[in-house]
Amino acid sequence: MKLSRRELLKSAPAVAVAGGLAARAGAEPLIVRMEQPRNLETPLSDLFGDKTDKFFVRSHFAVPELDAKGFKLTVEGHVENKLELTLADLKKMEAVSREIVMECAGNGRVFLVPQARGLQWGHGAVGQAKWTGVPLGAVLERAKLKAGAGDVVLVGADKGVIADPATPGAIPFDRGIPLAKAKKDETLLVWNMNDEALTASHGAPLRALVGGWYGMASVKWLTRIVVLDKPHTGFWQTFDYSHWERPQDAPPRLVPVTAIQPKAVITTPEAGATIPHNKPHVLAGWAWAGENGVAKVEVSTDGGATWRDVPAKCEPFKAVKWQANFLPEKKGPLKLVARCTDDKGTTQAEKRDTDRRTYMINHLVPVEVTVK
Ligand SMILES: Nc1nc2c(c(=O)[nH]1)N[C@H]1C(S)=C(S)[C@@H](COP(=O)(O)O)O[C@H]1N2
Ligand SMILES: [Mo]
Repeated sequence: MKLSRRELLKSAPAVAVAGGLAARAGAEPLIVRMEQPRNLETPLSDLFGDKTDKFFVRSHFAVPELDAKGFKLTVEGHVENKLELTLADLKKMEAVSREIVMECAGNGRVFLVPQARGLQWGHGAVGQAKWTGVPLGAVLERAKLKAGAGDVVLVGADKGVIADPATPGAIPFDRGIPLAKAKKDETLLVWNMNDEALTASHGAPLRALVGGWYGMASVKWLTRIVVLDKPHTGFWQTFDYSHWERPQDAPPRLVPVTAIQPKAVITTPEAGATIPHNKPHVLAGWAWAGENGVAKVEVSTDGGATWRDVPAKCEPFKAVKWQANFLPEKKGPLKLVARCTDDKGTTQAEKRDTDRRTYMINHLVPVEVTVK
C-alpha cells in the first residue's frame, strides 16, 4: 500500500496531540470538537471504556429541556391506536438490556483527503454501552400498525435552523427507519445507559438505539414517533447523512446512510510515538462490524505490504479488543496498519470510496511511529 505525503501529513498526529492535551488539562475527559452545540470525542486511550462520561457526544442543536416527570412519547400516523406513553408506562413493559456499539457516521472524518466539511472527528466518535429499554417493535405492536405501514419516523425534541440549505424555520432532528429494521430486536427505546439513567447530553429521558446502524438513526430526546405509509424524505436522510448509490438500471441516486461498516482501529502505539528498537512491542486496538460479527483482524507493520492474522472475533453489534506483539527490527519510520473482516466476508477497503461523501469512513488509516 502506498500513501502520498499529503495523506501521511493528514493522518493521525493532529488527533493524537489534541487527545493528549485534553487528557492533561484534566477538566474535560473528552476532546471538544465543537463548543456550541457541544460535540465531544473520546480520546484514543479511553476508546470502548464503559464510562458514560467518556462516551462521545454528537448533537446538532442545543440540548432541549425535557422533564422526566411530564414526559410523554406520542405514537401516531399510520396506526390504529394513537398512543401517549409516560416513562412509567414504558418501564411497565418487558425491559431488555444489550451491549451495543454506536458509531457516528462521520467518525474518522479528519482522515479524509482533501479535508471535508463537517466535524473533524478522529477515531473517537464511537463507543459501546449497555443500553436498557424496550424494543421499538413492542411499542409499535401496542399502537397496531395499519396495513401498508412504511417508515417509522423517530422525532427528537431538539430543533434548529439550518442555514444552508435554508430550512423552513426551525426543524427537529428526526430519522425514518424502514419498518423491517424498526421491528428488529436490536432497535430499542432506551432510558438507561450503563445501568444509569440517560444523561441530558445522551438523550434523557428517552432515546432510540438502532443497533448496527450509524448513530444518526439513534434519535435522542425522543418524544414523537410517526408511522408513515412510505419512506421518509426528511433533511437528515436526504441532504445530510445520505450517500451515492449507482444502480445498474437507473441514474445515480442518494440513499440514506444506514449500516455501520467493519473497522479496526489501532489505539496503541499512538501516531507520532517513538518506540524502542529491537524490544518486543505491543500493537493493540479495537474492531467492530455493526450488524455483522468480526471474523478477522489483520495487522501490518510495513505499511500494508504484508499482513498477519491477529486472534479477534466478536458477535454482531459489539466491539472486540485485539493485540499483537511485534519486534521493531529496523530503526526509522514505521507504518502500522490494521484491518477488519466481518463474518459476511467484507474487508475494509484500502482506499476511500468517494460515493460515501463524508460518511461511513472505514478506509485504512496507517499509524506512523518512529523506531529509535
Ligand atoms: N435528537 C437528536 N438525536 C440525535 C442527534 C441529534 O443531534 N439530535 N445526533 C445523532 C448522531 S449524528 C449521533 S452520532 C448520535 C450520538 O449519540 P451520543 O451523543 O449519545 O453519543 O445521536 C444521534 N441522535
Ligand atoms: Mo453522527
